[in-house]
Amino acid sequence: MDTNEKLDKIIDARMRLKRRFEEKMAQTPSMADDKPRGSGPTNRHGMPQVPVGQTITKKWPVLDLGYQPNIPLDKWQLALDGEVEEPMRLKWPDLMALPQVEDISDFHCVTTWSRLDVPWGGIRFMDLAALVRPKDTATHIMCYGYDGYSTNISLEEALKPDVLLVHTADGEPLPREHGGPLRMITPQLYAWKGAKWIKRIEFLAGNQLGFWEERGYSNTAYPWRNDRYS
Ligand SMILES: Nc1nc2c(c(=O)[nH]1)N[C@H]1C(S)=C(S)[C@@H](COP(=O)(O)O)O[C@H]1N2
Ligand SMILES: [Mo]
Repeated sequence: MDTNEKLDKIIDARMRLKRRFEEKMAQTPSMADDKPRGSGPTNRHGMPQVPVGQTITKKWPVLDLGYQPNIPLDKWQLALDGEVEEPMRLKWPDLMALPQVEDISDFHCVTTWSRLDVPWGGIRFMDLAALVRPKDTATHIMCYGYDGYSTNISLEEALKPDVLLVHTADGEPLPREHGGPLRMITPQLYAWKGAKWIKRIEFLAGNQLGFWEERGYSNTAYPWRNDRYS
């Protein structure tokens, strides 16, 4: 396949994803709730900036399973597999060759702290998805960390333009304790949905529960609904 053909496939995959999930995405609570709970001015999606039960922190607390893996960039890999047309394994230079984006978004932890206006640098999940081309059967993803962590997200949430795989935070390489070299962020869901030290994204035909979701955390994790536990 030549480069143009590859590019055409990616563009086509992106359009199909958009068509398939646009409506569902617009109807997700973090975009469409008519009674979102929280306080402060509205964020860019019309939700109160500080979700119900959250307190703003300037510091960035660290939460993990008691182990912070150390992955040198030359050993680092990200697998994309499951319900996709073209499973892939990206090395660090492959990742860097993808479109790089910057965004500023909020980080809401289920343990009731929020960090507002964090400047991020990374790659859109949407762009990775278009690269591997999810089958029509794909509805969710499971993200796995190098530490054994896992978390599930529906595709209508994961495909939002602010869902990034970030290697940069606050203008610096993402610190190891926060999931460097690469982690996911999900600004419209509680932060446990963003796997640190991400190593695999599995596309699923149906929902499955991740590490915390199996242990009583909410499957859906909507901050403006106080949707913490199931
Ligand atoms: N791989 C991995 N990712 C993870 C976790 C983890 O333990 N391992 N904890 C989650 C939880 S509960 C939260 S609140 C955020 C915390 O991110 P931070 O430590 O950068 O604040 O990461 C999430 N992602
Ligand atoms: Mo958390």
